Amino acid sequence: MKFERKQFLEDVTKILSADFAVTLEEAGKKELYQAVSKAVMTEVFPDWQACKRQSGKRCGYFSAEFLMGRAIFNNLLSLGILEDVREALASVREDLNEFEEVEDAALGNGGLGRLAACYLESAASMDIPLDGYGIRYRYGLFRQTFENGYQKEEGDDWLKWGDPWSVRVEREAKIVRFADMDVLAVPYDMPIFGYRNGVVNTLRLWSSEPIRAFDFEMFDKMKGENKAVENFHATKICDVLYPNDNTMVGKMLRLRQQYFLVSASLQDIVTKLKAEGVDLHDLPKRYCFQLNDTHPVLAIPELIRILRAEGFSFEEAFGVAGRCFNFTNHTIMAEALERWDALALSDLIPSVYEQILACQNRLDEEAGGDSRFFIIREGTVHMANLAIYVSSKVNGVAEIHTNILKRETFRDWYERYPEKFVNITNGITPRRWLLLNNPRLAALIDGKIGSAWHTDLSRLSLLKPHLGDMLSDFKEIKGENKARLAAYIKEKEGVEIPAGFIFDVQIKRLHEYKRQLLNALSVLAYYFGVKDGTYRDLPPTAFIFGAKAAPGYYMAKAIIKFINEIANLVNGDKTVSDRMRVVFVQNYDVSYAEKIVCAADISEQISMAGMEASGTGNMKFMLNGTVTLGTLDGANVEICEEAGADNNYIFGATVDEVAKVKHGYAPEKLLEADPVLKRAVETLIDGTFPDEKGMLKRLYASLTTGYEPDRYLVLHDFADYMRVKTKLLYDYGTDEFFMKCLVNLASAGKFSSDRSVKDYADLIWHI
Ligand code: 26Q
Repeated sequence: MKFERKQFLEDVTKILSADFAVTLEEAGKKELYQAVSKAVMTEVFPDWQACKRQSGKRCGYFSAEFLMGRAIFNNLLSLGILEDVREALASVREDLNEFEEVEDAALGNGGLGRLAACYLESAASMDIPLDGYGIRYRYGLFRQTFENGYQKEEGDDWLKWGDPWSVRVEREAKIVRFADMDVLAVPYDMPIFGYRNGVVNTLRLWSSEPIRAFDFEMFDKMKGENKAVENFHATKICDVLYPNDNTMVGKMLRLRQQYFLVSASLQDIVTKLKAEGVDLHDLPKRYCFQLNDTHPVLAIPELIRILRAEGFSFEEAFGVAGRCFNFTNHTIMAEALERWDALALSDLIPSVYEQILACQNRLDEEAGGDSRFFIIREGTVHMANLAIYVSSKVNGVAEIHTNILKRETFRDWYERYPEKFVNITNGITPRRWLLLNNPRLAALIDGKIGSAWHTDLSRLSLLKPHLGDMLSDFKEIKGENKARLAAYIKEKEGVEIPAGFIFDVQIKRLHEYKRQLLNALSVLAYYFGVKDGTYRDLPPTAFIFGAKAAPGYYMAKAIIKFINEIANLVNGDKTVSDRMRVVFVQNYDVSYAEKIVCAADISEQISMAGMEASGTGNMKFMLNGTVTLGTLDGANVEICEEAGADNNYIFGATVDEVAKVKHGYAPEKLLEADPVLKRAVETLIDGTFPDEKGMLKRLYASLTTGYEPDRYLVLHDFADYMRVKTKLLYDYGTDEFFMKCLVNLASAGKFSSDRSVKDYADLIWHI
């Protein structure tokens, strides 16, 4: 986009007067934010319109989550006007950085939602016609605070600053029909800008509204009964994002959300094609759909339903659906695979359930009654099975994950349909996760190899001959990023991290399989070790955590409380203050991640092997020149392949070992044999920490008793973790260590989401 400062400031001034009746001098922060954003939107409208009208094949990315983060800086960067706008505002004594207060669009939980956001950005940048379809939740992922160390949740009013980056397209509203009511779906379109290439794709988010605005006269006539109830329910559908990550909750409202999303999206696409005069038998030539996990899988029977209403036979409709749909799995945990009660589903959307039944019958015939293949069983609809049966391609998100899907999770399906299964290793966009969050490091790289890496990350390998020359600048830049983060943490969390400390970071959703508890126990071991002299000379380290726990996930919340208690103990003990600090940052989100990732020295990726499908945080740290302390799980395996295991710090049981260890596993014996481990674990029950609610006791019990004590092998991996982590802490600071960081940076090319979306386009979408 070409930029004219004078014109831009005039546009901003006009919008301020028309929308807010203020001058540029009078405008407040929020008004200015709205006006600046709108001025840009007006300017890009022609490009957007042109892209929307293109006639080639497109892909729809159907996802219950899009974790977009803050739009303004990224959009200005993509349009190539970030610095122009900064200077234009500076010329009228305004500071672009003031917009750091704008709320994140947190319409997602974690990895799966953020991946969708990276893919949209990359597809636009690679000129791939990919559009997102999702839900415009009124409240995104909850805001987190800590009170007395316990997590508290508050509603996330992400629209507080308005939503100038969306356009409400009321004329394209659709009606979604449930057995008990009809709901209006109104689309809000967000432009997705390609990086400096003029491409503008679309994220279309649907908002639910009553079909008739609340009508008091009608209300009165009907004695308030039905219509009022319908209005009430309609607005509720999009009220809030379910805050669960990797756990299934079988809530009817969630089922409504999912049907609302896919029905509105498919009606929208089919209506447009029909208006163009396209024969719907040719739908697969014009569209394909990527199902982001099981959440949008109702799209399959919904499309079949729509086509049958258009006069297709079931076989015809099934054939079209089979060529349109593809399915990505993001987790092997059985509890995260969506399943619905068949009765509930058939009550709510009977005509859709009918198509599921027809699919089941077709499968029965095809599989000759082999009971391993089912969609509905014992009154439950298994959405993953439906997705695999109908889709052309099924993909996992890292090599190891896809292999586990083939060998275990979906073994029978893989045997029957081996050609369906492919791997597409996840990626991240290097624009947000290096250019935007770490501009000085990006500039250092530009200086060595030019800027072509911005859209071809494999070119980072060209840095390899220059790494030695980059050392001192790299250290300086990392030091500055750390100082900035430390100042921010001081302000937000009230914890001081002295200069020169190692930043050891674990940021991700809180889940037992991710093993924040293992990290916490190591912190305690270092603490007692510093005090008793074992680690008298421990390299000064700040242990930094960030994570939200699902509000109903008891163990996850107990782990947060435990870590906050450890932070209190350590930070309150003057005798260790030159060696350690511990901080659990509040309300970890995309914007916090941007600040943390560029400032980390250690990237903790310590899930039990076999549990983390891929991980994408691991890639963000690598791209910013950070070594991984991790298990051979998810994409860590490929990170080691690319950068060398000797440039990272790998520990713990492998997938094969996990299976063996679990036979006859006796965690109490491990406790008795290792006094360091025992000392750390017993703080959960020995009164070290106040435990008003019995949470820590239950954490202890989960490690030592019950049906499957220490399910995620925290105690088993502890000793090896301590060994490798300690080596890492003592390696820190030498030139050799910083070279490892740089080798990681230079080896991160594979993990660009540009590569991922091109893989999808070639192997799956054929566009
Ligand atoms: C399901 C049913 C009911 C309620 C919630 C859910 C639900 C919601 C979110 C289930 C799963 C999720 C999210 C899963 C997720 O984020 N998985 C992560 O996906 C990343 C991108 O592929 C991977 O990198 C991570 O390894 C994986 O954990």
